Amino acid sequence: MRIAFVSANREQLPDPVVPLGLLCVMANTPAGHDTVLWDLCFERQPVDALRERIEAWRPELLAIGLRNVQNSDYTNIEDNLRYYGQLVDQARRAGVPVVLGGAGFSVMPREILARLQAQYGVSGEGEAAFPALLEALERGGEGLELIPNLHHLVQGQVVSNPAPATLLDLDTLRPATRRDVDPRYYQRVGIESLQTKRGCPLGCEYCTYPLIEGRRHRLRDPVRVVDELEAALADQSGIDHFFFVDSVFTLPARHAAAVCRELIARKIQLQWTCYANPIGFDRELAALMKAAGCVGMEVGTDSGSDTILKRQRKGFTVADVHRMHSICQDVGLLDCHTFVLGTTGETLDHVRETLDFLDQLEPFAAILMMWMEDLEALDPALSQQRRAFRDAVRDLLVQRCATRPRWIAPQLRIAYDPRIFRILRKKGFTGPLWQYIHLNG
Ligand code: B12
Repeated sequence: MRIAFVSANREQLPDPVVPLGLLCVMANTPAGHDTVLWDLCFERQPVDALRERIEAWRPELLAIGLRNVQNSDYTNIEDNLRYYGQLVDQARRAGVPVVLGGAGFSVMPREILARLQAQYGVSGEGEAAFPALLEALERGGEGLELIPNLHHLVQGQVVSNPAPATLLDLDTLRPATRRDVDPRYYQRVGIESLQTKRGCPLGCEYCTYPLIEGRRHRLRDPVRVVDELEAALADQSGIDHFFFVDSVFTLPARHAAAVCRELIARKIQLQWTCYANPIGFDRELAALMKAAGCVGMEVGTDSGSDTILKRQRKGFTVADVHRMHSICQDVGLLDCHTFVLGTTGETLDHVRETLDFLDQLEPFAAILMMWMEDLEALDPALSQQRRAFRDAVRDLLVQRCATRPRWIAPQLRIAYDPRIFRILRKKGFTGPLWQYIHLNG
Protein backbone atom coordinates (compact mmCIF):
# COMPACT_ATOMS: atom_id res chain seq x y z
CA MET A 1 0.00 0.00 0.00
CA ARG A 2 1.18 3.57 -0.61
CA ILE A 3 1.14 5.20 2.81
CA ALA A 4 1.89 8.84 3.54
CA PHE A 5 2.78 9.56 7.18
CA VAL A 6 1.82 13.13 7.92
CA SER A 7 3.12 15.03 10.92
CA ALA A 8 0.50 17.73 11.41
CA ASN A 9 2.22 19.44 14.34
CA ARG A 10 3.24 23.04 13.64
CA GLU A 11 3.83 24.25 17.19
CA GLN A 12 7.08 26.18 17.33
CA LEU A 13 7.05 26.92 21.06
CA PRO A 14 8.98 26.35 23.19
CA ASP A 15 10.71 24.73 20.18
CA PRO A 16 9.66 22.66 17.19
CA VAL A 17 9.97 19.00 18.17
CA VAL A 18 10.94 16.03 16.02
CA PRO A 19 7.83 13.86 15.33
CA LEU A 20 9.22 10.93 17.31
CA GLY A 21 5.90 9.08 17.76
CA LEU A 22 5.16 9.07 14.05
CA LEU A 23 8.73 7.92 13.33
CA CYS A 24 8.19 4.99 15.73
CA VAL A 25 5.04 3.92 13.88
CA MET A 26 6.75 4.34 10.52
CA ALA A 27 9.75 2.25 11.59
CA ASN A 28 7.41 -0.61 12.55
CA THR A 29 5.32 -0.58 9.40
CA PRO A 30 5.99 -3.88 7.62
CA ALA A 31 8.33 -3.84 4.64
CA GLY A 32 6.53 -4.12 1.35
CA HIS A 33 4.52 -0.95 1.84
CA ASP A 34 5.61 2.16 0.03
CA THR A 35 5.98 4.86 2.69
CA VAL A 36 6.81 8.55 2.82
CA LEU A 37 7.00 11.17 5.61
CA TRP A 38 5.36 14.54 5.05
CA ASP A 39 6.15 16.93 7.86
CA LEU A 40 4.02 20.10 7.85
CA CYS A 41 5.90 21.82 10.69
CA PHE A 42 7.80 24.30 8.56
CA GLU A 43 5.34 24.65 5.66
CA ARG A 44 3.96 28.15 5.14
CA GLN A 45 0.65 26.84 3.79
CA PRO A 46 0.32 23.37 5.31
CA VAL A 47 -3.13 22.57 3.93
CA ASP A 48 -2.13 23.52 0.37
CA ALA A 49 1.14 21.65 0.77
CA LEU A 50 -0.77 18.53 1.76
CA ARG A 51 -3.16 18.86 -1.18
CA GLU A 52 -0.29 19.25 -3.64
CA ARG A 53 1.56 16.26 -2.24
CA ILE A 54 -1.54 14.09 -2.33
CA GLU A 55 -2.07 15.05 -5.98
CA ALA A 56 1.55 14.36 -6.87
CA TRP A 57 2.11 11.11 -4.94
CA ARG A 58 -1.39 9.60 -4.88
CA PRO A 59 -1.24 7.79 -1.51
CA GLU A 60 -3.74 5.05 -0.72
CA LEU A 61 -3.75 5.85 2.98
CA LEU A 62 -2.89 8.91 5.07
CA ALA A 63 -1.57 8.25 8.60
CA ILE A 64 -1.81 11.61 10.36
CA GLY A 65 0.01 12.20 13.64
CA LEU A 66 -1.76 14.62 15.97
CA ARG A 67 0.82 15.27 18.69
CA ASN A 68 -0.89 18.23 20.32
CA VAL A 69 -4.40 19.42 20.72
CA GLN A 70 -3.33 22.33 22.90
CA ASN A 71 -0.81 25.03 22.12
CA SER A 72 2.28 25.95 24.07
CA ASP A 73 0.16 28.26 26.21
CA TYR A 74 -2.42 25.51 26.80
CA THR A 75 -5.10 27.27 24.76
CA ASN A 76 -6.45 27.25 21.23
CA ILE A 77 -7.66 23.68 21.03
CA GLU A 78 -10.39 25.00 18.79
CA ASP A 79 -7.89 26.40 16.22
CA ASN A 80 -5.87 23.19 16.24
CA LEU A 81 -8.95 21.05 15.65
CA ARG A 82 -10.07 23.32 12.81
CA TYR A 83 -6.65 22.99 11.16
CA TYR A 84 -6.59 19.21 11.64
CA GLY A 85 -10.08 19.12 10.14
CA GLN A 86 -8.80 20.93 7.06
CA LEU A 87 -6.12 18.26 6.61
CA VAL A 88 -8.71 15.49 6.84
CA ASP A 89 -10.88 17.40 4.33
CA GLN A 90 -8.04 17.38 1.79
CA ALA A 91 -7.76 13.61 2.08
CA ARG A 92 -11.54 13.20 1.83
CA ARG A 93 -11.66 15.29 -1.36
CA ALA A 94 -8.95 13.12 -2.88
CA GLY A 95 -10.76 9.96 -1.76
CA VAL A 96 -7.90 8.85 0.49
CA PRO A 97 -8.83 7.19 3.81
CA VAL A 98 -7.30 8.62 6.98
CA VAL A 99 -5.94 7.06 10.17
CA LEU A 100 -5.38 9.45 13.06
CA GLY A 101 -3.07 8.81 15.99
CA GLY A 102 -0.65 10.48 18.38
CA ALA A 103 -0.55 11.84 21.92
CA GLY A 104 -3.02 14.66 21.23
CA PHE A 105 -5.46 12.26 19.57
CA SER A 106 -5.10 9.80 22.45
CA VAL A 107 -6.25 12.21 25.15
CA MET A 108 -9.73 12.42 23.58
CA PRO A 109 -9.93 9.99 20.65
CA ARG A 110 -13.68 9.64 20.39
CA GLU A 111 -14.33 13.36 20.51
CA ILE A 112 -11.66 14.07 17.88
CA LEU A 113 -12.74 11.29 15.52
CA ALA A 114 -16.37 12.40 15.75
CA ARG A 115 -15.39 16.00 15.16
CA LEU A 116 -13.00 15.41 12.24
CA GLN A 117 -14.98 12.52 10.73
CA ALA A 118 -11.82 10.64 9.73
CA GLN A 119 -12.38 6.93 9.07
CA TYR A 120 -9.97 5.49 11.64
CA GLY A 121 -8.03 6.44 14.72
CA VAL A 122 -5.63 4.58 16.98
CA SER A 123 -5.19 5.76 20.55
CA GLY A 124 -2.07 4.94 22.55
CA GLU A 125 0.97 3.33 21.02
CA GLY A 126 0.75 2.66 17.31
CA GLU A 127 3.51 0.18 16.48
CA ALA A 128 1.28 -2.93 16.61
CA ALA A 129 -2.16 -1.45 16.03
CA PHE A 130 -1.22 0.37 12.83
CA PRO A 131 0.20 -2.72 11.05
CA ALA A 132 -2.84 -4.70 12.26
CA LEU A 133 -5.08 -2.06 10.71
CA LEU A 134 -3.16 -2.27 7.42
CA GLU A 135 -3.70 -6.03 7.36
CA ALA A 136 -7.40 -5.67 8.08
CA LEU A 137 -7.78 -3.04 5.36
CA GLU A 138 -6.03 -5.30 2.86
CA ARG A 139 -8.57 -7.99 3.76
CA GLY A 140 -11.38 -5.57 2.97
CA GLY A 141 -11.99 -4.59 6.59
CA GLU A 142 -12.12 -8.11 8.01
CA GLY A 143 -10.96 -8.23 11.64
CA LEU A 144 -11.20 -4.51 12.39
CA GLU A 145 -13.11 -5.32 15.56
CA LEU A 146 -10.11 -7.25 16.92
CA ILE A 147 -7.65 -4.36 16.86
CA PRO A 148 -7.19 -2.94 20.36
CA ASN A 149 -7.61 0.82 20.78
CA LEU A 150 -8.96 1.23 17.24
CA HIS A 151 -11.71 3.81 16.86
CA HIS A 152 -13.63 3.92 13.62
CA LEU A 153 -16.66 5.49 12.11
CA VAL A 154 -19.69 3.39 11.38
CA GLN A 155 -22.41 5.45 9.70
CA GLY A 156 -20.96 8.62 11.20
CA GLN A 157 -20.85 7.17 14.75
CA VAL A 158 -17.63 6.36 16.59
CA VAL A 159 -17.13 2.71 17.48
CA SER A 160 -14.23 2.09 19.88
CA ASN A 161 -12.46 -1.19 20.54
CA PRO A 162 -11.19 -1.97 24.06
CA ALA A 163 -7.61 -1.24 25.12
CA PRO A 164 -5.10 -4.10 24.70
CA ALA A 165 -4.70 -6.56 27.56
CA THR A 166 -0.92 -6.09 27.48
CA LEU A 167 1.18 -3.25 26.15
CA LEU A 168 4.19 -3.65 23.88
CA ASP A 169 7.61 -4.90 24.92
CA LEU A 170 9.69 -1.97 23.70
CA ASP A 171 12.82 -4.00 23.04
CA THR A 172 10.97 -6.02 20.41
CA LEU A 173 10.22 -2.91 18.35
CA ARG A 174 12.35 -1.50 15.56
CA PRO A 175 13.83 1.80 16.74
CA ALA A 176 12.80 5.05 15.08
CA THR A 177 15.29 6.31 12.53
CA ARG A 178 16.02 9.97 11.84
CA ARG A 179 16.88 9.48 8.14
CA ASP A 180 13.66 11.11 6.90
CA VAL A 181 13.49 13.87 9.52
CA ASP A 182 13.45 17.43 8.18
CA PRO A 183 17.00 18.69 8.91
CA ARG A 184 15.58 22.10 9.88
CA TYR A 185 14.74 20.71 13.34
CA TYR A 186 18.42 20.22 13.93
CA GLN A 187 19.64 23.29 12.07
CA ARG A 188 17.29 25.61 13.97
CA VAL A 189 17.12 24.02 17.39
CA GLY A 190 19.61 21.16 17.56
CA ILE A 191 17.57 19.06 20.00
CA GLU A 192 17.03 15.32 19.47
CA SER A 193 14.25 13.44 21.26
CA LEU A 194 14.97 10.07 22.84
CA GLN A 195 12.82 7.65 24.82
CA THR A 196 14.13 5.21 27.42
CA LYS A 197 10.81 3.84 28.66
CA ARG A 198 7.03 4.13 28.42
CA GLY A 199 4.42 4.19 31.12
CA CYS A 200 4.06 6.05 34.36
CA PRO A 201 2.86 4.39 37.58
CA LEU A 202 2.46 7.69 39.44
CA GLY A 203 -1.12 8.49 40.32
CA CYS A 204 -1.21 12.27 39.69
CA GLU A 205 -4.88 13.13 39.65
CA TYR A 206 -5.24 15.15 36.46
CA CYS A 207 -2.62 13.47 34.29
CA THR A 208 -3.41 12.15 30.82
CA TYR A 209 -0.08 10.37 30.29
CA PRO A 210 -1.38 6.91 31.30
CA LEU A 211 -3.93 7.17 28.48
CA ILE A 212 -1.06 7.49 26.04
CA GLU A 213 1.57 5.15 27.46
CA GLY A 214 -0.06 3.06 30.19
CA ARG A 215 0.48 2.95 33.95
CA ARG A 216 3.29 0.41 34.20
CA HIS A 217 6.94 1.15 33.45
CA ARG A 218 8.16 -0.62 30.33
CA LEU A 219 11.89 -0.15 30.14
CA ARG A 220 14.13 -0.16 27.09
CA ASP A 221 17.50 -1.79 27.19
CA PRO A 222 19.95 1.13 27.74
CA VAL A 223 22.19 -0.31 25.01
CA ARG A 224 19.37 -0.01 22.49
CA VAL A 225 18.59 3.53 23.67
CA VAL A 226 22.15 4.70 23.12
CA ASP A 227 22.35 2.76 19.82
CA GLU A 228 19.37 4.79 18.64
CA LEU A 229 21.07 8.02 19.67
CA GLU A 230 24.28 7.08 17.87
CA ALA A 231 22.31 6.19 14.73
CA ALA A 232 20.58 9.60 14.92
CA LEU A 233 23.97 11.31 15.21
CA ALA A 234 25.15 9.41 12.14
CA ASP A 235 22.00 10.22 10.14
CA GLN A 236 21.72 13.93 10.95
CA SER A 237 24.18 16.71 11.58
CA GLY A 238 23.47 19.61 13.93
CA ILE A 239 22.31 17.61 16.96
CA ASP A 240 23.85 19.40 19.92
CA HIS A 241 21.53 18.31 22.72
CA PHE A 242 18.96 15.66 23.48
CA PHE A 243 15.86 15.47 25.64
CA PHE A 244 14.62 12.27 27.26
CA VAL A 245 10.93 12.37 26.44
CA ASP A 246 9.98 9.87 29.19
CA SER A 247 7.18 11.14 31.44
CA VAL A 248 9.75 10.95 34.24
CA PHE A 249 13.31 10.00 33.33
CA THR A 250 14.51 9.59 36.94
CA LEU A 251 12.01 6.81 37.77
CA PRO A 252 12.81 3.99 38.23
CA ALA A 253 16.14 5.34 39.47
CA ARG A 254 17.97 2.07 38.73
CA HIS A 255 17.08 2.24 35.05
CA ALA A 256 17.94 5.95 34.80
CA ALA A 257 21.31 5.14 36.34
CA ALA A 258 21.87 2.30 33.85
CA VAL A 259 21.14 4.64 30.92
CA CYS A 260 23.60 7.18 32.36
CA ARG A 261 26.28 4.51 32.72
CA GLU A 262 25.77 3.47 29.11
CA LEU A 263 26.14 7.10 27.94
CA ILE A 264 29.34 7.41 29.97
CA ALA A 265 30.75 4.07 28.72
CA ARG A 266 30.08 5.06 25.10
CA LYS A 267 31.67 8.49 25.68
CA ILE A 268 28.64 10.37 24.35
CA GLN A 269 29.68 13.97 24.65
CA LEU A 270 26.25 15.57 24.25
CA GLN A 271 24.42 17.64 26.82
CA TRP A 272 20.91 16.59 27.71
CA THR A 273 17.87 17.42 29.82
CA CYS A 274 14.87 15.43 31.05
CA TYR A 275 11.78 15.38 33.24
CA ALA A 276 12.56 14.47 36.84
CA ASN A 277 10.59 13.78 40.02
CA PRO A 278 11.53 14.27 43.69
CA ILE A 279 10.49 10.66 44.47
CA GLY A 280 13.58 8.49 44.80
CA PHE A 281 15.87 11.28 43.60
CA ASP A 282 19.17 11.18 45.45
CA ARG A 283 22.67 12.59 45.29
CA GLU A 284 24.10 9.42 43.76
CA LEU A 285 21.72 9.51 40.78
CA ALA A 286 22.17 13.27 40.39
CA ALA A 287 25.96 12.90 40.26
CA LEU A 288 25.71 10.10 37.71
CA MET A 289 23.36 12.16 35.54
CA LYS A 290 25.76 15.08 35.68
CA ALA A 291 28.67 12.82 34.69
CA ALA A 292 26.61 11.50 31.75
CA GLY A 293 26.04 15.00 30.31
CA CYS A 294 22.83 16.12 32.00
CA VAL A 295 22.68 19.88 32.39
CA GLY A 296 19.28 20.24 33.97
CA MET A 297 15.82 18.91 34.51
CA GLU A 298 12.21 19.93 34.40
CA VAL A 299 10.29 18.97 37.52
CA GLY A 300 6.51 18.68 37.54
CA THR A 301 6.21 20.07 41.07
CA ASP A 302 2.72 21.43 40.34
CA SER A 303 1.99 22.99 43.73
CA GLY A 304 3.72 24.48 46.73
CA SER A 305 0.88 23.47 49.04
CA ASP A 306 1.03 20.09 50.77
CA THR A 307 -2.77 20.02 50.84
CA ILE A 308 -2.93 20.30 47.06
CA LEU A 309 -0.01 17.92 46.47
CA LYS A 310 -1.88 15.35 48.55
CA ARG A 311 -5.16 15.98 46.75
CA GLN A 312 -3.40 15.61 43.41
CA ARG A 313 -1.85 12.37 44.67
CA LYS A 314 1.64 13.53 43.72
CA GLY A 315 3.32 11.22 46.22
CA PHE A 316 5.80 13.84 47.47
CA THR A 317 5.73 16.87 49.76
CA VAL A 318 7.16 20.39 49.55
CA ALA A 319 9.98 19.19 51.84
CA ASP A 320 10.94 16.62 49.17
CA VAL A 321 11.05 19.40 46.58
CA HIS A 322 13.38 21.46 48.81
CA ARG A 323 15.61 18.40 49.23
CA MET A 324 15.72 17.83 45.47
CA HIS A 325 16.59 21.45 44.82
CA SER A 326 19.48 21.40 47.25
CA ILE A 327 20.85 18.18 45.65
CA CYS A 328 20.70 19.87 42.24
CA GLN A 329 22.54 22.90 43.58
CA ASP A 330 25.24 20.77 45.21
CA VAL A 331 25.79 18.66 42.10
CA GLY A 332 25.52 21.52 39.60
CA LEU A 333 22.29 20.61 37.80
CA LEU A 334 19.79 23.30 36.80
CA ASP A 335 16.23 22.77 37.98
CA CYS A 336 13.16 24.22 36.32
CA HIS A 337 9.93 23.54 38.22
CA THR A 338 6.54 23.60 36.57
CA PHE A 339 3.48 24.66 38.58
CA VAL A 340 -0.14 24.28 37.60
CA LEU A 341 -2.25 26.84 39.40
CA GLY A 342 -5.95 26.63 40.13
CA THR A 343 -6.60 22.89 39.71
CA THR A 344 -9.96 21.52 40.81
CA GLY A 345 -10.54 22.26 44.50
CA GLU A 346 -7.83 24.90 44.72
CA THR A 347 -8.59 28.30 46.25
CA LEU A 348 -6.77 31.56 45.70
CA ASP A 349 -5.09 31.00 49.08
CA HIS A 350 -3.60 27.74 47.81
CA VAL A 351 -2.30 29.58 44.75
CA ARG A 352 -0.71 32.20 47.04
CA GLU A 353 0.83 29.40 49.10
CA THR A 354 2.45 28.01 45.95
CA LEU A 355 3.85 31.38 44.96
CA ASP A 356 5.19 31.96 48.51
CA PHE A 357 6.78 28.51 48.41
CA LEU A 358 8.47 29.39 45.15
CA ASP A 359 9.98 32.49 46.78
CA GLN A 360 11.50 30.24 49.43
CA LEU A 361 12.65 27.52 47.05
CA GLU A 362 14.40 29.85 44.60
CA PRO A 363 14.83 27.25 41.86
CA PHE A 364 16.91 28.03 38.80
CA ALA A 365 13.68 28.71 36.86
CA ALA A 366 9.94 28.18 37.26
CA ILE A 367 7.18 27.74 34.70
CA LEU A 368 3.75 28.78 35.94
CA MET A 369 0.64 27.57 34.17
CA MET A 370 -2.99 28.31 34.89
CA TRP A 371 -4.93 25.05 34.95
CA MET A 372 -6.99 24.27 31.90
CA GLU A 373 -8.51 20.94 31.00
CA ASP A 374 -8.39 19.64 27.41
CA LEU A 375 -12.14 19.10 27.39
CA GLU A 376 -12.82 22.75 28.26
CA ALA A 377 -12.30 23.68 24.64
CA LEU A 378 -15.11 21.39 23.60
CA ASP A 379 -17.35 22.52 26.45
CA PRO A 380 -17.83 26.31 26.46
CA ALA A 381 -20.08 26.16 29.54
CA LEU A 382 -17.33 24.51 31.61
CA SER A 383 -14.79 27.01 30.32
CA GLN A 384 -17.08 29.96 31.17
CA GLN A 385 -17.71 28.57 34.64
CA ARG A 386 -13.97 28.55 35.37
CA ARG A 387 -13.23 31.93 33.80
CA ALA A 388 -13.68 34.17 36.87
CA PHE A 389 -11.35 32.08 39.02
CA ARG A 390 -8.78 31.87 36.23
CA ASP A 391 -8.88 35.66 35.87
CA ALA A 392 -8.17 36.05 39.59
CA VAL A 393 -5.23 33.62 39.32
CA ARG A 394 -3.97 35.54 36.30
CA ASP A 395 -4.03 38.87 38.16
CA LEU A 396 -2.07 37.37 41.04
CA LEU A 397 0.44 35.87 38.65
CA VAL A 398 0.99 39.09 36.70
CA GLN A 399 1.57 40.94 39.94
CA ARG A 400 4.09 38.44 41.35
CA CYS A 401 5.96 37.78 38.09
CA ALA A 402 6.72 41.48 37.71
CA THR A 403 9.48 41.25 40.30
CA ARG A 404 10.62 37.65 39.69
CA PRO A 405 12.76 37.50 36.53
CA ARG A 406 13.13 33.70 36.64
CA TRP A 407 9.43 33.02 36.59
CA ILE A 408 8.02 32.07 33.19
CA ALA A 409 4.28 32.27 32.46
CA PRO A 410 3.75 31.03 28.87
CA GLN A 411 0.01 31.75 28.81
CA LEU A 412 0.74 35.37 29.68
CA ARG A 413 3.82 35.54 27.46
CA ILE A 414 5.86 36.49 30.51
CA ALA A 415 9.54 35.61 29.88
CA TYR A 416 8.23 33.58 26.94
CA ASP A 417 8.87 35.64 23.84
CA PRO A 418 9.41 33.94 20.48
CA ARG A 419 11.54 36.88 19.28
CA ILE A 420 13.96 36.47 22.17
CA PHE A 421 13.97 32.69 21.62
CA ARG A 422 15.00 33.27 17.99
CA ILE A 423 17.82 35.61 19.01
CA LEU A 424 19.13 33.12 21.57
CA ARG A 425 19.14 30.32 18.97
CA LYS A 426 20.92 32.55 16.43
CA LYS A 427 23.57 33.27 19.05
CA GLY A 428 24.11 29.53 19.44
CA PHE A 429 22.40 28.81 22.76
CA THR A 430 21.66 25.08 22.88
CA GLY A 431 19.10 22.94 24.70
CA PRO A 432 15.84 24.10 26.32
CA LEU A 433 15.80 27.88 26.53
CA TRP A 434 14.70 28.09 30.19
CA GLN A 435 18.40 27.44 30.92
CA TYR A 436 19.13 31.01 29.85
CA ILE A 437 16.39 32.70 31.86
CA HIS A 438 19.01 34.58 33.88
CA LEU A 439 19.99 36.39 30.67
CA ASN A 440 16.44 37.70 30.32
CA GLY A 441 16.26 41.44 29.84
C1 B12 B 1 8.46 15.14 26.07
C2 B12 B 1 7.24 16.00 25.88
C3 B12 B 1 7.44 17.35 25.59
C4 B12 B 1 8.82 17.97 25.41
C5 B12 B 1 9.35 17.56 24.03
C6 B12 B 1 10.84 17.57 23.95
C7 B12 B 1 11.35 16.92 22.71
N1 B12 B 1 12.55 17.27 22.35
O1 B12 B 1 10.71 16.13 22.08
C8 B12 B 1 8.51 19.49 25.52
C9 B12 B 1 8.71 19.94 26.97
C10 B12 B 1 9.32 20.42 24.64
C11 B12 B 1 7.03 19.51 25.21
C12 B12 B 1 6.37 20.61 24.75
C13 B12 B 1 5.03 20.64 24.46
N2 B12 B 1 4.13 19.72 24.74
CO1 B12 B 1 4.62 17.97 25.29
N3 B12 B 1 4.88 16.17 25.88
C14 B12 B 1 5.95 15.46 26.02
C15 B12 B 1 5.59 14.01 26.42
C16 B12 B 1 5.97 13.81 27.90
C17 B12 B 1 6.24 12.93 25.59
C18 B12 B 1 6.08 13.11 24.07
C19 B12 B 1 6.89 12.07 23.33
O2 B12 B 1 7.83 12.39 22.62
N4 B12 B 1 6.56 10.77 23.49
C20 B12 B 1 7.26 9.66 22.85
C21 B12 B 1 6.59 9.19 21.55
C22 B12 B 1 7.28 7.95 21.05
O3 B12 B 1 5.25 8.87 21.85
P1 B12 B 1 3.99 9.49 21.10
O4 B12 B 1 4.37 10.78 20.47
O5 B12 B 1 2.84 9.48 22.02
O6 B12 B 1 3.74 8.46 19.91
C23 B12 B 1 3.14 7.19 20.11
C24 B12 B 1 1.61 7.22 20.02
O7 B12 B 1 1.03 8.46 20.33
C25 B12 B 1 1.30 6.74 18.64
N5 B12 B 1 1.32 7.66 17.53
C26 B12 B 1 1.98 8.81 17.35
N6 B12 B 1 1.72 9.33 16.15
C27 B12 B 1 0.89 8.50 15.52
C28 B12 B 1 0.30 8.55 14.25
C29 B12 B 1 -0.54 7.50 13.85
C30 B12 B 1 -1.17 7.57 12.50
C31 B12 B 1 -0.80 6.42 14.72
C32 B12 B 1 -1.71 5.32 14.30
C33 B12 B 1 -0.24 6.38 15.99
C34 B12 B 1 0.61 7.42 16.38
O8 B12 B 1 2.33 5.80 18.44
C35 B12 B 1 3.56 6.33 18.94
C36 B12 B 1 4.48 5.22 19.32
O9 B12 B 1 3.88 4.32 20.21
C37 B12 B 1 4.04 14.01 26.21
C38 B12 B 1 3.22 13.25 27.25
C39 B12 B 1 3.30 11.79 27.04
N7 B12 B 1 3.63 11.06 28.06
O10 B12 B 1 3.08 11.31 25.95
C40 B12 B 1 3.68 15.50 26.24
C41 B12 B 1 2.56 15.97 25.34
C42 B12 B 1 2.69 15.30 23.99
N8 B12 B 1 2.80 17.45 25.19
C43 B12 B 1 1.73 18.10 25.14
C44 B12 B 1 1.69 19.51 24.92
C45 B12 B 1 0.32 20.18 24.99
C46 B12 B 1 2.86 20.22 24.67
C47 B12 B 1 2.94 21.71 24.35
C48 B12 B 1 1.93 22.22 23.34
C49 B12 B 1 2.73 22.53 25.62
C50 B12 B 1 3.73 22.35 26.67
N9 B12 B 1 3.54 21.35 27.52
O11 B12 B 1 4.69 23.09 26.72
C51 B12 B 1 4.39 21.83 23.81
C52 B12 B 1 4.42 21.69 22.27
C53 B12 B 1 5.81 21.49 21.71
C54 B12 B 1 5.77 21.28 20.23
N10 B12 B 1 6.61 21.98 19.51
O12 B12 B 1 4.96 20.50 19.73
C55 B12 B 1 0.49 17.23 25.28
C56 B12 B 1 -0.24 16.98 23.94
C57 B12 B 1 -1.69 16.66 24.08
C58 B12 B 1 -2.50 17.90 24.36
N11 B12 B 1 -3.09 17.96 25.54
O13 B12 B 1 -2.52 18.77 23.55
C59 B12 B 1 1.09 15.94 25.93
C60 B12 B 1 0.38 14.65 25.64
C61 B12 B 1 1.12 16.19 27.45
C62 B12 B 1 -0.23 16.53 28.03
N12 B12 B 1 -0.35 17.70 28.54
O14 B12 B 1 -1.15 15.77 28.05
N13 B12 B 1 6.48 18.32 25.36
